Amino acid sequence: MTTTKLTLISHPLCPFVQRAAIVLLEKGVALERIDVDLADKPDWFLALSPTGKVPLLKVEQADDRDAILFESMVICEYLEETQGGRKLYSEDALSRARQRAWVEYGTATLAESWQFLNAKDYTTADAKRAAFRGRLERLEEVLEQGPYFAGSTFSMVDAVFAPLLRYFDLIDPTVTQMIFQGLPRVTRWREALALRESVVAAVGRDYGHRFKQHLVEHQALLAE
Ligand SMILES: N[C@@H](CCC(=O)N[C@@H](CS)C(=O)NCC(=O)O)C(=O)O
Repeated sequence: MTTTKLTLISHPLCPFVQRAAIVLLEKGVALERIDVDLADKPDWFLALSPTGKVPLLKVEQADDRDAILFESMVICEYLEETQGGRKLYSEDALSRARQRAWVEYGTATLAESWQFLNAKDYTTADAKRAAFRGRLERLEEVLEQGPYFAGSTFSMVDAVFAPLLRYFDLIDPTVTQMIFQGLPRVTRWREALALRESVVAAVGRDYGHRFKQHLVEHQALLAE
């Protein structure tokens, strides 16, 4: 375990940032968080971020030279390997590999959900809703007794899915109900994640307002 000072370079709405924030909170790690305006990226941020994206994790080194990590899952895996507290991957290699596969699935599912949420026309919205629902149906088949992906233990898969499932607490409840109906395990999972302390604390109090504002600014159908 390290006691290195960590800084998470963030954006208040970014679901990838939330992954790292959830992992840090699960592990009880104190950190500084700096938000960046992605619509007007500062030069210092562009100099640090090879992709121009958040999250970045600044790791203060003993020799005073900061290391910068980019890519949310790389950051999460570094935190898993270096920080104490609860382990978010299984000790068993096969279970761990399976968890990593579902993390990948989570990234693709996030993309489907984001495209649905931001759809500006009904053709796109219907297609993306169907694709997202298809992914949830597959999850319904693999979820077991819950409440989390791997049963009673909160894991990295939960940290990846929580930010995307949170969106559906913020939109028109009739739309959410239509998407999640007939999926009792996924619904129970979504409810359990929404109550998890780390998931709640991974975003600011104004997150819901900011997200709705985002939908309005992007003229999404769901903003209406
Ligand atoms: N694969 C990256 C994706 C990160 C990402 O897309 N971040 C978005 C915010 S949610 C971003 O920084 N976008 C700025 C841009 O693309 O210019 C990760 O997992 O960290």
